[in-house]
Amino acid sequence: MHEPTRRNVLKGLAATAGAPMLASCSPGGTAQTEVTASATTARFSTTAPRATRVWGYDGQAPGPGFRVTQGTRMVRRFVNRLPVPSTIHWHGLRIDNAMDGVAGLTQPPVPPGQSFTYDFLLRDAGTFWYHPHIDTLEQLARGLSAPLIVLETEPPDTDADLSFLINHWWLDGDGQIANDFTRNEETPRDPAATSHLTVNGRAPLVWGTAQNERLRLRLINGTTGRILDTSAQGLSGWVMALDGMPLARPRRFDRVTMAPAQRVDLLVDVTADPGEEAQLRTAGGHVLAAFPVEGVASASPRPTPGPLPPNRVARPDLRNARRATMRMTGGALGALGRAKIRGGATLSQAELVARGLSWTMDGYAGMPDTPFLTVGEGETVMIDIVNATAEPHGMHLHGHHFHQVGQGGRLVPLRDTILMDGGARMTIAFVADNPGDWMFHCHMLAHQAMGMMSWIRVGDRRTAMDIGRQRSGFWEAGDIC
Ligand SMILES: [Cu+2]
Repeated sequence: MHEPTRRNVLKGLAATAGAPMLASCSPGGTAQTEVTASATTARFSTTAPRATRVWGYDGQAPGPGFRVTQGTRMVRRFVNRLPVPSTIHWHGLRIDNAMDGVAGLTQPPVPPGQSFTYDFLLRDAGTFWYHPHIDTLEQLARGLSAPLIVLETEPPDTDADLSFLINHWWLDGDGQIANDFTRNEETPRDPAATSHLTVNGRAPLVWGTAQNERLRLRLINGTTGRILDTSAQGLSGWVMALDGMPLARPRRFDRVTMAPAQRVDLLVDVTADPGEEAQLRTAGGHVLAAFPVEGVASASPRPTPGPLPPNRVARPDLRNARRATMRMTGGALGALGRAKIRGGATLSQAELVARGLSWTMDGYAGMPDTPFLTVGEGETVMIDIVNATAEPHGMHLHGHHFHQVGQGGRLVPLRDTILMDGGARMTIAFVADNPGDWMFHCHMLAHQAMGMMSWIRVGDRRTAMDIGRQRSGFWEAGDIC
């Protein structure tokens, strides 16, 4: 089954868990690299008759990603060798709006054979990832995602720092991607298609370890629509950060629930005995990662870790907040109702469904012509989110991290994506201090493709995206114009 030696796993992990550190990277320095998207192949299942044709970054699906130190300026030339236009969205990074990678909103799509240079400062340390932001459901399901790890200038003491990018694949009998992208649905039409969860493209990922070693595990839910409930055996530790933002008070790790696109940083000590295997597994019993234990690293575990150094994020002033309500509808028949589409027409439920639109945000199905909210730069914003649907959604705001506002105005730790149950209401708050046009959408990508997307405008400056929008008229799948 597994090959429980560190040598073997290291070979396979070289580009993922231990992605090469860029030599030129240091705070205040500039790292200049390229990333190429192209068709390639991958093996996600030992039982598939042949390799799967995928789209990957730098020849791999998921891509190897990169690690870089906080404070570095990244200049990353994206070369598109795919047969379709693409972009890169750097998920969770608070960067300049023109670098956010949303086709039609912050930049024109990059055509096949052309390139676009992303240039941004990595101001926050943490666990992030990147993926296209055009036909996102299809492009991500075909393999385009990769980890983006920003290291603290003084990282915590660990024996290994591993990023675990979790993806889900539907494969047909020939081992090929089985999704029916014309329907924008999560499940394929082929009833014989099989479901595969991988970590860094492997199932399971194997990492040889020793008792009392301390591991930093950076979990990234890179699936297109799965909520992952993850727990461990033979590992004991703490949740250190959510969506790249350190917790002021780390909490004991028992199990973590991740919406699509969410990340969790764990620090765990290996408690399993030599000869045993520690595991990270889903609530369904699926083993995501196996940690065969050989020997003992030290007689006792390390002391309880202190919190990771915080990223600098402005604290919202709730007394002077600008308030808005965002209502989501759709899903089951009857819950959708009438909605506007781009261009301003109002359609009946049947007309919307006929166009492949079945979810709305703020009365719109698909990307609205105008922002759902325009706020001044530096204003505190409170959004009351009403999930008037029966299904859960993972709502992602670009360019900012936000707090959920708890009872009595308590600020829940920062996130960039939040999981809402069906029928739930919640309030989020943040300081809108990053000017530009920022998407706010569901990261269950079938929902997004079928209409669940919107955007806010911070500040009043006219940016490159206005030009891009008028020139290209190009939007995400699900937009009918
Ligand atoms: Cu959703």
